[in-house]
Amino acid sequence: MFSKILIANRGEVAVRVIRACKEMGLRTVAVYSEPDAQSLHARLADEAVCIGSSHPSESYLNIPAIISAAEITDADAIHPGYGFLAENAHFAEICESCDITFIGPSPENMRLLGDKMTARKTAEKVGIPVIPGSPNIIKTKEEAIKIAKKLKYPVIIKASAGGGGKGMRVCHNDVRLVSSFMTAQQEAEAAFGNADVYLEKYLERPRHVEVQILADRFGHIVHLGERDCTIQRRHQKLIEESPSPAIDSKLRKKIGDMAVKAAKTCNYVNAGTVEFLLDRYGNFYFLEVNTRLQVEHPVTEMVTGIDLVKEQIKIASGMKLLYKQDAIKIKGAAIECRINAENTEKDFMPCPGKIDIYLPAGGPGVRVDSHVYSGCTIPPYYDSMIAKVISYGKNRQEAIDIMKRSLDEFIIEPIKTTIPFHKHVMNDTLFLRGDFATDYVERLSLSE
Ligand code: MV4
Repeated sequence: MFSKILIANRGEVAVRVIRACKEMGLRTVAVYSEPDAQSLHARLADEAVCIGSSHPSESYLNIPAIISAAEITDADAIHPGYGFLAENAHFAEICESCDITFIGPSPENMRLLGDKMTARKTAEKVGIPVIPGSPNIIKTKEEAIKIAKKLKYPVIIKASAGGGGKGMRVCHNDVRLVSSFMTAQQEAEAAFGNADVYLEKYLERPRHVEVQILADRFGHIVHLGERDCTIQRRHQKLIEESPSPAIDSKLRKKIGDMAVKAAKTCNYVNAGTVEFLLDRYGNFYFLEVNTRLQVEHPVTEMVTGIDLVKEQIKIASGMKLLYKQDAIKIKGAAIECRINAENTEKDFMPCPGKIDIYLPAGGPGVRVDSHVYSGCTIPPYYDSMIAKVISYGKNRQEAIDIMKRSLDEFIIEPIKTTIPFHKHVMNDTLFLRGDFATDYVERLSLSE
């Protein structure tokens, strides 16, 4: 086992990882940017090293500065959290070449799965259902039109280096396809340094369901059930839950087995998430694999009783997974609401600033993952998520009741947050019925 871990991240996830390390008796090193000098992750870690200025490229994406911080503090492993360098195969390689363990999948895993077209082909080859689409990268607009004709409109253009909804475009006819095809290529080149795009039939009003997997270095792989992440806005998830109200134990086994098969095919190691779209008939389709710990991982931890961060660390240190698939049981229900510093009345506009009062909810069935405290300042340079409230109950209804009570208890002043939005959803008939698709938030705003 390691003795000291550097956390190459900030905010809520850095705090989450430090907490796991402390419980495991491991020493921790925080890295922070200049505006984060007073942040909770820097305070909670045993040591803290300033790695640069506010701009992410100067600090949390600054590989030489992070490696130097690990060397001077003698850290033997780096946990990347999510975002920033978490899915950067090059960074993982540099860590290994400096004899520092990267806590996550192998660089090969990240390269293969970071290329969404290759990931899709790999899944298809082993019999995992994928959405009908182009067999390869599309080079010309003529080719795009030909394939769209076969698939029938609507179709969706996806950037192969994208993922998470970045660089996607829905098209309903040839004219739109041609113009979107060019701009999608340009955007993909600008955003990812890779212009490759491909086409898929566009599935309307699906649910977004993802399966958590854990894989050790000995090829032992298990799944930990699914999370329903359907409730999102512009590809930012807002509410996640486990189990999914749309999945019964039979479908759970099927989708779980598919996720494990996908991971096995890639020789996957560490924690990962296999994303699927689910249509209203219970058909599911492989989308992509996320090679990191996800923001919404706590709902899985609540219903399985397994600490995913501790498992990530154990796997990276070469330990065997102690769980067999049969031993993993989904018990109760968990819901996570993301509290963002955003004004929900002004199109979810970010509202950073000083927080004078922060009084989180507590009590039975409530977990709050956050780096916020009274008197702290939310800098404008990073994402606007400031806390996650996770409720856990014996069933979905109890988890909702606990979430409602928690949202009422929470006090964050004076900045605007997404709490009013969550309170509204927790009382919405369709949400209560579990009857929603990816257009849920749009429809909510329209009906007001
Ligand atoms: C799709 C899709 C419908 N049809 N692909 C979004 C995240 C990324 N991993 C893949 N995503 C989607 N891919 C096909 N063929 C719908 C989504 C999608 C979505 C699309 C538009 C607006 C919101 C969405 C929310 C979740 C998933």
